[in-house]
Parts: sequence; structure tokens; C-alpha cells
Amino acid sequence: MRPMKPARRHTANVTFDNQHPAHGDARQELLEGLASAQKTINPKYFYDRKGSELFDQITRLPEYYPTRTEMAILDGCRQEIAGYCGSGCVLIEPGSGSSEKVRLLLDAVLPAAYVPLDISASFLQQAALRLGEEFPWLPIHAVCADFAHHRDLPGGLPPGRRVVFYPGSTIGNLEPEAAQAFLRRLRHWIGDDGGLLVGVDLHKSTERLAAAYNDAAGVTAEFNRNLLHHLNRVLGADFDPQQFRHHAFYDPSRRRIEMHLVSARAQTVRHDRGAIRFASGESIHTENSYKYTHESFAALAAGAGLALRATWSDDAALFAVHYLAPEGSAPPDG
Ligand code: AVJ
Repeated sequence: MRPMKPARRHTANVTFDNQHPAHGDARQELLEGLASAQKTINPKYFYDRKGSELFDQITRLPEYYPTRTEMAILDGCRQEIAGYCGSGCVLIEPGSGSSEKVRLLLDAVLPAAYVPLDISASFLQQAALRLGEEFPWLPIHAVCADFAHHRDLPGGLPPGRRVVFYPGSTIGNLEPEAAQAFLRRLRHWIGDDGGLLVGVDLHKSTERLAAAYNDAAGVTAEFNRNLLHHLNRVLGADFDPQQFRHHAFYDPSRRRIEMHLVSARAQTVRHDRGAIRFASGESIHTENSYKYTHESFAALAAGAGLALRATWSDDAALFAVHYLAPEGSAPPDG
């Protein structure tokens, strides 16, 4: 028998709370998506080890402006942002990954505690320990949980005003209705006196957007096709990624990027429970990435009981960082 590991560990100012997120039935979810009329896969499946590496490369591509633009906004506006967050808040980041962006804010916001939430226990623990070394004054309360499945904020958090940090335009992966439901949940997490700092990619020219998802080096295409390697592992399937073409386009009427993997020919893919047929030119829809105007995002937030209190953007209006607070709430610090 293996000895029980304690659920909580403490190193300097870092606590690690492993809530052992139940991994849903990935294989069932994938097979259902592949059985629908428009074959589809949830974009969360992009991020196996190789996929996370490829996404990291994407963030440094010349055509992919969102990451560097958002970081410049956070860096340049940290003092103003800190004013909205108020002193001594509890800063909560769902899907914190490597906690890279929050580093730009910590010395200005001076939160009473930082709460990174992530589904990957080992990655989260490493990232929290590294952050703790860099910011020894900061109490870090890392929680391993699947925030997508938490109606309530995980328990046991330090007291204080709650500010949720949700950068990266990750919210763009959700259909507007689901995005609004998610904002409603965050509204519930922060209570009546908290806030939400969220990064949103902006609607802009089709050319500029299409280029960001069709880079000349082909990294986004590789990122898209890597999904099939992941499927091969999970489903015991024999997808040949070379038989699928990367297709990404902007639909300005729905204000979203769609990514697809298009079958280069009629083919049958086998997996350990059956087979999946593809007509020539038939696609798997692998991602939506919704873009917003300030007005459309304010309307989305209003439907979730949140009012836009401040917006920071770059000169070219490529990306926005919004501070939202519950409708009718008073600003922090009087
Ligand atoms: C991580 C969802 C914000 O939509 O721009 C980048 C993912 N996909 N290139 C985005 C992505 C293709 C990214 N998000």
C-alpha cells in the first residue's frame, strides 16, 4: 500500500490544496463530438504537453498579437489597475498555468493573497513555488481544481475582497451564451464587493485576424493537427495528421475565428471501439475564438450583472483589458 500523501503542503508562503479534480470521461466526450453531424472537439484537448509547447510558440509569433499586446497593457497600466482592484484584495486566477501575466501586476496591486487555480497538479505546484521564490512577501494559496465544474469558489480561501483575473481572451473560446453563464458564475464568486479583471481580444479587420491564425511558419497548423496525436492516444485511433489540412477563418458576422481540420480525402479512421468515416473535404471543428467590441462585451457582462468600470487598450485597439464590478457596487477604498 502506498502511504497517503497529505492533501495540503506548506513551503514558505505557498500552500498547495489538491482537490483532486475528477477527470471527466474524455473518451466519451471525444467520441460524441466526432459522432455529431458537424464533427467537433472541445479546444481544451489542444493542451497536451506538445500542444502547450506549441501554444507557447504561437504567443511569440509575429502575426499573433494578443499575448504581447495584453502584456504591454498590463505592464503599462498596472498602477491604474491596482487602483480599481483596491488594496489588499485576494487575487484569484482560474487556469493560471505558469502565472506569467500576474507577475506584471503583483508589485502594484499588492494583494493580500494570490490564488492560482489549475487542473494540472504538478504544473501548478511548480509554478506556485517559483512565484513564491520571486515574491516572498506574497501568500500563495494554490488550488488544484477543475474550475469549469465549480459552481462555487473552492473553500478554505483567505478572507478579503475577491478580484478574479482572467487574462488571455480565454473567454473567447466560449459561445456568447456560455461566456455569459461563466461571467455570472464569476459574479457569484466575487460577491457584492469584488471585481473581475478580464482580457478580451477585439473585433478588427478580417485580414489581421485571419493572419494571426494562419501564421507563415505554420505553427498554428501544427498546433491544430497535434490534436489528432492526442486523439490517437486517448482513443487508440489511427488518425494520420498529414491527411488533414489546417483551416482557420474569421466570420465577421459572428465575430469569431473558426478553426477546422479538413479531411484531404475520403478516409476511415479506426479506433479501439469502432471507426469514423470522413468524406473528402469534411471537417472537424476544433475551435471558436470570439472577438468583441467594447460595446458587445459590456452588453455580455451586463447580462451577468456586471458593469464595465474601466477599459485599457493599446493604440491600435487590438486588445482590451476590462475591469468589471457588480452593478450598483461602490468602488473599493471608498
Ligand atoms: C488561448 C483561446 C486565447 O483563441 O487565440 C491561438 C488559442 N488558437 N491560436 C486564441 C489559439 C489558435 C487562443 N486562446
